[in-house]
Amino acid sequence: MKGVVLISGSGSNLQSLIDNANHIGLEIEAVISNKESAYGLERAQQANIPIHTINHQQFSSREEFDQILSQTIDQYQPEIIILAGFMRILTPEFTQKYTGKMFNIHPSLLPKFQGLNTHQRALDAGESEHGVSVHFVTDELDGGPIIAQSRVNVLADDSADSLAKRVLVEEHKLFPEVVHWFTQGRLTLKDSQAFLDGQAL
Ligand code: NHR
Ligand code: GAR
Repeated sequence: MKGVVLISGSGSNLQSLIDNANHIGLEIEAVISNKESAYGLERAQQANIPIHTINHQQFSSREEFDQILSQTIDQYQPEIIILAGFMRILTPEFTQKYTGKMFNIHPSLLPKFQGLNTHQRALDAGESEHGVSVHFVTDELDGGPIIAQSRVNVLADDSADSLAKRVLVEEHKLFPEVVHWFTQGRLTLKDSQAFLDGQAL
C-alpha cells in the first residue's frame, strides 16, 4: 500500500516504519516535514525516499499551509497518511479529506494527556502507568478513535527523558503493527468508531 509519512523531528518512528515496510506491506512514497532541520529527512534520504519540506512559517494561515501540504500529498495518491511525530495542528478541511486513512501516534494513554509535554505531565500527575496510543486522525485534536495502546510502568526515579525513551521503544513496535492491520484491510473507521476484523475496538 502506498503511503506518505509526515514528520517534524528525529523520525525514529519513521525509521521503524522504513525498517518494517516490506513486512507490513507499506511503500513509503514520500516523507514530508514542516521543519527543514528534521533529522527524519536524512533517514528518508538514506532509504531513497523522496522528501519535501514545507515550512509552516512561510504561510500566513493554517489553511494555506494545509492546502500546500495536501497538494504535495496528493501527487503520490497515497492510500494511507501517517503522522509520525508531526507537530502541526491540522485544519478540519484537511483532516476531513483524509478521514479513515490518516493515523497518528501519540505518546500517552489517551484520553489522558492530549496535546504536548505528555511525559512530564504524566510524571507531575503521579501516574503509575504511561504509554502510547495510535488513533485515527479527526478534526478533534488527539481525540480521534483509539486503535491500540501500549503501556509502560512509571519508575520512581523516572525523568521525562527516561520515560520518553521507554515509551519510544513501545512506539516502534506498535505503529508498524497498526499500519500492518490497515494495509491488510483489517482496520476500518465507521461512524466515528474503529473496527478491527469487523469488531469494534
Ligand atoms: N490535527 C488534527 N486535526 N487532529 C489530530 O488528532 C492531530 C492533528 C495534528 C497533529 C499530533 C498531536 C500529538 O500526537 C497531531 C494530531 C501538535 C500539537 C500542537 O499543539 C498538538 C498535538 C499534536 C501535534 N502543535 C502546535 C501548533 O500550534 C505547535 C507545537 C510545536 O511546533 O512544537 O500547531 O501530540
Ligand atoms: C514520538 O514520541 C511521538 O509519539 C511524539 O513525538 C515523538 C516523535 O519522535 N509525537 C508527538 O508528540 C506528536 N505531537 P520521532 O520523531 O523520533 O518519531
